[in-house]
Amino acid sequence: MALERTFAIVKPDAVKDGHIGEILSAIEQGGLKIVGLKLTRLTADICKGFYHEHVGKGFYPELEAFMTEGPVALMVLEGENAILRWRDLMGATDPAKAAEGTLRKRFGASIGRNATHGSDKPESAAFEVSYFFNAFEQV
Ligand code: IDP
Repeated sequence: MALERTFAIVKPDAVKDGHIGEILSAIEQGGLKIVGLKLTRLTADICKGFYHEHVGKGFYPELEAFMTEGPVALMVLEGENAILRWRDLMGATDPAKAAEGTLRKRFGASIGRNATHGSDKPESAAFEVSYFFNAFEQV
């Protein structure tokens, strides 16, 4: 399979708890390459654009409040089958259902506050990478 790129976020809970380093380490040890990286804060408008598929759902206000509460680390990851491999490293959306050793199991507290984000399919990855990173910000 050809190299694939995916988009990742260390969410505000994991940044606040001091887990950026461990998460970057898990990415590299998992064989994925970090080809884009920045720290920022999401505004409500940026969050709405990013999570446009979820705007209007019951949990969206909680999701927006969470994602805008503090700094986030944004990344572009590269590797063979990177989208699925990053989802596997993260584990299930709900940390209670995530496999032992996965990042959401290790660092997530609830289905809402679940430490990391990863694109779920190629179309989302293409949209999400380009939403936050221009060509000069990816090596
Ligand atoms: P994913 O992040 O595993 O792809 P999605 O279903 O796309 O999961 O949901 C996006 C994000 O919205 C989740 O990671 C989580 O932070 C939040 N979320 C999803 N479902 C709920 C819920 O039922 N309550 C609160 N937050 C939720």
